[in-house]
Amino acid sequence: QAGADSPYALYTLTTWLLKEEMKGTIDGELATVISSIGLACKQIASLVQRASLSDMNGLAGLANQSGEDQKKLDVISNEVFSNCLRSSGRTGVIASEEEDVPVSVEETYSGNYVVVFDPLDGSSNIDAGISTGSIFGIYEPSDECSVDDMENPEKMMDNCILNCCQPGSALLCSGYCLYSSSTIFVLTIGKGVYGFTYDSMVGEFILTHPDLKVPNLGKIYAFNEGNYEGWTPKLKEYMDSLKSSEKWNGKPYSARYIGSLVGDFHRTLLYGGIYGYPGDTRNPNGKLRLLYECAPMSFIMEQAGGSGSTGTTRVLDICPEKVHQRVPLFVGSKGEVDYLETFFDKE
Ligand code: P6P
Repeated sequence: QAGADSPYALYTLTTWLLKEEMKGTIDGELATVISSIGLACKQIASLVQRASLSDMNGLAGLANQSGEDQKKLDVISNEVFSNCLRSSGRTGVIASEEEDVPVSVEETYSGNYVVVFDPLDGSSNIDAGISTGSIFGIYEPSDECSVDDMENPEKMMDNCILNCCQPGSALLCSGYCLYSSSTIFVLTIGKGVYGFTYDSMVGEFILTHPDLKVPNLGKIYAFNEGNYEGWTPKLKEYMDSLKSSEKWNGKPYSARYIGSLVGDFHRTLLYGGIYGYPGDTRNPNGKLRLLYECAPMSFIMEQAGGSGSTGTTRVLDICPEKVHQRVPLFVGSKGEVDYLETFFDKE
């Protein structure tokens, strides 16, 4: 029978969004924007899977605003994301890791949402076939986002983004898509965290992880210890404590580090533990960007019962001052982030 308990009563991302709209959790405009992001992720998943078969590996010969070499797929993924958001007709302004400045979307006829995204995070792993991902966050538009008769477009766009995206706790929705042994779309609309696994047989994201909760503790840490020398003495003390057999009754923590935020984050969300990208002597604010990496990921982790911190401040309390601003990030099990914070003087 086709009732709700029928084995065929699967939720796809689309039908789940419709249900949330019927429950009044989100409005149709926001559901349309999220659907367009789901479409972008399906396209990127296909491009990533076929990178080596279609000469899509390697560098594009350009650098992004953060001075990082852009891979061919960085540039293409950015275009895929931008085109899908543009054709949704509900996006007003976008800010991307791959764009120097925020971009206003002319084709908007309603909704006018502000979307921030990293279209292909961890792309240095692409050539080796290792996990990558897309990360996004969606904010309510503010009247400062009206882009008519702008004096100084770039300043106007910066103001728009910075006024809409502050602080991260103003996020309406955030999520990521993991391109790995399977393609998994994970999002929150402020009422828990939901994971959808891509089924290429039907071309849909199928609900497989309803109401995800991160374990309160976890014996896995994901840090790039190659940066250990440049860490503060307190952070070194913290890292050394994780490895102490004596302190943990003969069972010290395990190290797992993919070098791809979405992959390390997803494992931390499901298994527990902590991912960290601290500041160091060369990069005092670390490497990750607040707007389209740290805030969206912290929103998801908090909705799953975990934490997102700079070591001294809740990430979602930070008001961005620059679109590509970096902050240190420690995200994962609440008990693990709490333990890390005992090694820092909280602000
Ligand atoms: P490192 C990828 O470039 C990224 O932005 C994250 O996905 C990843 O966690 C981190 O940087 C890896 O940086 O310095 O350890 O190679």
